[in-house]
Amino acid sequence: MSISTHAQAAQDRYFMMLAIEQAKQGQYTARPNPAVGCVIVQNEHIVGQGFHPQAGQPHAEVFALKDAGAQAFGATAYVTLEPCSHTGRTPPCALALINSGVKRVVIAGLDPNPQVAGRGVALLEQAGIEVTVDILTAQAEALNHGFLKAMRTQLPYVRLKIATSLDGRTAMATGESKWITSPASREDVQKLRARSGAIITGSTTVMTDNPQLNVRSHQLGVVLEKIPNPMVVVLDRRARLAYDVQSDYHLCRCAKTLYWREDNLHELLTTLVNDYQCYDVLVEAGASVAGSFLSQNLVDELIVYQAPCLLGSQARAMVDFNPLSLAQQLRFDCYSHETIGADLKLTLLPT
Ligand code: AOF
Ligand code: ZN
Repeated sequence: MSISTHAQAAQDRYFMMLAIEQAKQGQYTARPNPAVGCVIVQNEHIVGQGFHPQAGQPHAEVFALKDAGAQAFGATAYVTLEPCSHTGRTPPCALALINSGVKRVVIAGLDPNPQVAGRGVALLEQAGIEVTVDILTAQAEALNHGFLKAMRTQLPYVRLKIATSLDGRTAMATGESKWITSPASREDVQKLRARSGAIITGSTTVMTDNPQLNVRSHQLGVVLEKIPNPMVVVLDRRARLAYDVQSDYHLCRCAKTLYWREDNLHELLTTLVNDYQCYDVLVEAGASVAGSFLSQNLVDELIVYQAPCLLGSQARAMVDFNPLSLAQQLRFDCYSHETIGADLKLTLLPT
């Protein structure tokens, strides 16, 4: 592995950025596989590009090499994830790159999948190809938080989404909550759902809001049918949604629904990774479920859509969580803030 020289580094970052743009095209459809993009560059010109569209389909490198044809010979390939070295649903990309005659491969970051984990780089180097890693690593990894975390820890990446008023309320005392945030925010939530392998909710939310919890936006830049439906997990410790009442609710019929009757959330999360290959999980539930995830430190990212309205002190608080002193508060770093329609969207990372 070599490190880029200063002059080459700027060029490497530029083409890696384009490879990341390619990868984004698979971000809603590739799961449980990671979203990966590849760009092939010959004499500073792009001669091929591709991305991984769906598990079972060829990987990004294969599409890009096909696009480049004979022009791949002597070229540099930019890939957002270490090329695979194993035969899974498809043959190893490292071999496809070697056979194409590329002379250099630039990789954003290594693939933590134990079947790969450095072996892709080793194969390329053994074949005499110059390999550079760690270009725009954080940007490339941001596309695959779930896959990367699951491969490293056997736990999924958990996003907790909460829609609130300015005074942090999520519903009136009666439970009335439709709608606090704007249509634009609700449309934005579709992007969170579309990148999730599973959506976790609570039986109370199902019974009071009767949500569908499916992906139904036509504004995601991909044909809706190509987005796999996230599995729906209903936390139902008291078996309130026993079999005979399940059909009373709207929960998407086309998605697999799991009724979780235990109360061990950590065990649920490892089950989602190991048994269902759900690596990105979205929690859309009420204050009590939100409080459980937060107080057990199971949240990787808190996303708050805050509408510019006040619902008053009788309205429901956003999280059931009662620290006894200021020292027990939960704190976050603000990763990003933006306005969506009339609302403010905050993406927060636990400190
Ligand atoms: C790459 N390029 O575009 C992707 C990679 O079952 P398979 O054959 O599709 O292999 C899936 C694994 O391959 C996945 O878990 C990850 O380690 C890697 N994904 N690798 O070289 C790609 N999507
Ligand atoms: Zn591959």
